[in-house]
Amino acid sequence: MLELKVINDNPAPSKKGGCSAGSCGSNDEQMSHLPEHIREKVYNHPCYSEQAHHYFARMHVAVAPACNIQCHYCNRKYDCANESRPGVVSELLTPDQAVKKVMAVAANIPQMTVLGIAGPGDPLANPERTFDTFRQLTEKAPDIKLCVSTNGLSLPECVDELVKHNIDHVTITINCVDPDVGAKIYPWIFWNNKRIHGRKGAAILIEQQQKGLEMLTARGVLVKVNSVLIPGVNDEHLKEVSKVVKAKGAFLHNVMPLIAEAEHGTFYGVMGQRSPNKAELQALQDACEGDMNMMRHCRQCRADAVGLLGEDRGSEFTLDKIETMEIDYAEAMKKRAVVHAAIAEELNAQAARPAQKNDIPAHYRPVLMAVATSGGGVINQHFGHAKEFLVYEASPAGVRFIGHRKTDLYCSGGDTCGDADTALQTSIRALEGCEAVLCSKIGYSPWGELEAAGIQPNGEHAMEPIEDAVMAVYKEMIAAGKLDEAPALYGAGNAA
Ligand code: CLF
Ligand code: SF4
Repeated sequence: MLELKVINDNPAPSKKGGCSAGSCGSNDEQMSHLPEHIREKVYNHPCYSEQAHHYFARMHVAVAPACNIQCHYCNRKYDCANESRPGVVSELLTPDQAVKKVMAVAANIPQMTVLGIAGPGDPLANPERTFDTFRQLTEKAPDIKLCVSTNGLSLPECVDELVKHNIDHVTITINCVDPDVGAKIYPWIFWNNKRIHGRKGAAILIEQQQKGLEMLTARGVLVKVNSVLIPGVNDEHLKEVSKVVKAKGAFLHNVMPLIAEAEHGTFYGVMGQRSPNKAELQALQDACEGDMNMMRHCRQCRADAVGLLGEDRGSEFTLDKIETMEIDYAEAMKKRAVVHAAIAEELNAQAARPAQKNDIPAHYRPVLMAVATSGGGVINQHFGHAKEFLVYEASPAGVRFIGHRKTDLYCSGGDTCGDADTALQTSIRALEGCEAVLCSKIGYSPWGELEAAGIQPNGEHAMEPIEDAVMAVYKEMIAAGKLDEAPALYGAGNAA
């Protein structure tokens, strides 16, 4: 395969270029310490590598309607909250329809490297539909990585089948390792044809999850653990979860915020269980980071999402549209290989760049900056076109990725940036705690309002690599004396 040839000729990036002497803090820095065969598994998986998510896309097919447990944060009418934000799946697909859709997307979005099955129920509670889809894709689209996300209840009995289909990325949602905590999250499980309630059900689920995790890691499958952070229920406990799953060989831990709204009709939503704020999420991710690699770029995507993380191009690939598409997959694979090779070359070039020397005195405080990007690892988006911003922390230790902030799109195009004041205010609220926003362009009106809110707009670094630009702006702030005053309390200030 061309992409592997390129990677083998020029080993996968060992360190992201442009970062200062300190750690980038992203999992790409951690990736540099991985064995070559693992790096090759993750370098083009947008969820398993923070760097990859700037370049490579994933898609989900919604072939798995049933579930074998009940989570208090889930309503069956909505996508599985393991891997999605609430929102109904537009189209439930048969395996044949799903395969057709995957091939259509792969032909039209060549940077799509991963097909995941993540709902809307539990993929392994629908084994025939799930494995029929995987079996067909292994034959018809061998250049696509296969990925699955499960609650873990049926995992041990499915491990052989997963390995048989070369599925080497599995996500297990593990919210607890203590049945008393579990009883507050799972009202029941369906096990051996019976509904088992409370602590007893939670204990069986935990045992199955842990057993499945051990079996997969023993077979060399990369396992990511997702955990839903539920304040007052499992927040403190997740540190223990992180330790336990790391000890059992999990590759990555993704702590996601609970989404609980009364209108979703979930138990937590109706009961008024609150979601964590940004500061609580970041604090817990930082606390767990000592134990293992943390994922911070998850978008809690839909069970039928298509595109780069953070974008959804599903509406371009509805069943009626796919019916009209003529797909020559052999031809598409050639084009895909060329695109993948170009991205690999770009990543290798980045890795080959010498690290910048960082001579910033250690007493300067860290600063959060927001970045508008549409992918490619560079600053390339107009402020008014951004539906989300990536947030980076710059400090004397270097630049590290912190997370993303969703915002309402307020610019309908053209040069009339800033017409919709309310939406602009929403964007500004989303950027709370950030001291600068870097974008390719910005209109006069939002510029003034951002400045008034204490966020310095910056359009000087268009098309530059994100981390280089963030470090350059940090140095400019130091040179301008802006960091000589007392530290900005961005952590506390982020409380929603
Ligand atoms: Fe899908 Fe999940 Fe595979 Fe990724 S998503 S099955 S591992 S291909 Fe990714 Fe989406 Fe977060 Fe999931 S951003 S919700 S972690
Ligand atoms: Fe819902 Fe997923 Fe939990 Fe099943 S595992 S109840 S589909 S969130």
